[in-house]
Amino acid sequence: MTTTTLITVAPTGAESVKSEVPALPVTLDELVRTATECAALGAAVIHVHVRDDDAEPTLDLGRLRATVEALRAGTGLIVELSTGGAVTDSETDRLAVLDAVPDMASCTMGTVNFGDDVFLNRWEFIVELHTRMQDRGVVAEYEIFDLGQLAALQRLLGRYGLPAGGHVHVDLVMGVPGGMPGTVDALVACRQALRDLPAGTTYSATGVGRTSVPVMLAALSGGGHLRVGMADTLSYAKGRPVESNMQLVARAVSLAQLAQRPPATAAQARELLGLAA
Ligand code: KMH
Repeated sequence: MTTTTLITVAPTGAESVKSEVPALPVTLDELVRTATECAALGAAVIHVHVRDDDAEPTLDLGRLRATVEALRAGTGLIVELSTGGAVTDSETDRLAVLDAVPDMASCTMGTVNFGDDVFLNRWEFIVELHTRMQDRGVVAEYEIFDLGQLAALQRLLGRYGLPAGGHVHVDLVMGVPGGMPGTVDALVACRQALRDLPAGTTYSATGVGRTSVPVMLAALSGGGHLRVGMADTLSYAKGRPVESNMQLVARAVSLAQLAQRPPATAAQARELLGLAA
């Protein structure tokens, strides 16, 4: 029985433009302040994309290292770096993200159309990312944009073994134009497919854009965990732009409490994800 809810905040992403979304945290100070406030509300994990001095997405290793260090020093959050980056990032740069030695990193399980772009994740690249994470003790979060990517994950684990820490955790990223829709039916289909993965596999769900609330409700009633944040959602309700990441985390926390699955503490989250204390 799932008694708590793991809440991940994804505060920035690589897609939104700061000049259009002023509340987006893009500097290190903004990010640490956001992280601290989201942790106080009940978030346990932060999924991080960093920006450069022009607020453009970057995988600059110096910035990634400084970000991991600052988040560790300033918060008790589990720090997960995105290896997805932006659709324009090279495989070499995406692999090098692991050199910043985060607690966790994302590993997307296949190629997907991504709006007008393509988010490319070749099999050989996925294998390289997975095995490097195993070697370095970086815990994986497998990002799933479409149902078939769960079959790819089953194949990956069968051939190359469990991730660092031994626990399998996936994040269903739903509602990306080109990927699976953010619907109850799609979530249930994924939940069925999760049964083919190792016993104890857990999942979070993220509903992009207007699918945010239905996906949260479906995930909570289906034993899943939640990822929220301005990386995925910029509209709080029809005609009401999101004011801050804290507003989205607060809503996730109140829904989790309503579902009688309060937010996991940092210690509970570490245990759930197979991270060393
Ligand atoms: N920005 C997307 C192209 C991840 O963080 O690993 C990829 C993404 C997934 O956001």
